[in-house]
Amino acid sequence: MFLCKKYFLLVVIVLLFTVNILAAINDDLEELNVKEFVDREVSGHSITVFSKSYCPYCRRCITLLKKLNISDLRVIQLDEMAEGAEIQDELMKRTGRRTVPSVWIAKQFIGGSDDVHHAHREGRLQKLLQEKGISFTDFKDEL
Ligand SMILES: N[C@@H](CCC(=O)N[C@@H](CS)C(=O)NCC(=O)O)C(=O)O
Repeated sequence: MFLCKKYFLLVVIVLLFTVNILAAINDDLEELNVKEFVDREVSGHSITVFSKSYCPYCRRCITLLKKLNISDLRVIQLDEMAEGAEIQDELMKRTGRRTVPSVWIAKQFIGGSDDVHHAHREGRLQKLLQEKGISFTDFKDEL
């Protein structure tokens, strides 16, 4: 009877240990997948916008980019994804910012909506697009 209790305890300890290790491996894999996802998205499109569907700044920024007629504009709605919060954490690590939109041009972090609008008004956005070989149709920003 005493031996049986000892074995039971041992099995429980081994099980707990295994569950902990599996959970840690799973966390690592999730983190790796999120990193790979962000890498793939920012390098696979001329412009990538990490957005949230209800965010007015995101809408304003996407409207500007659409008006510029950029062909390969990728918009990712983080609030509609299961891993949205983890992706936002990864963006925070890379850029120091938690807010959306998070705008990337040819793998380079540009900033949020205000940054994109300022850059457009000052002509810096158009210059960068030209430098990166991204075609666009310019217009005058009214605001
Ligand atoms: N000045 C920023 C403001 C962006 C902003 O405040 N975005 C809100 C959503 S509308 C945000 O990211 N809040 C934090 C969150 O959703 O986690 C910009 O122009 O992009």
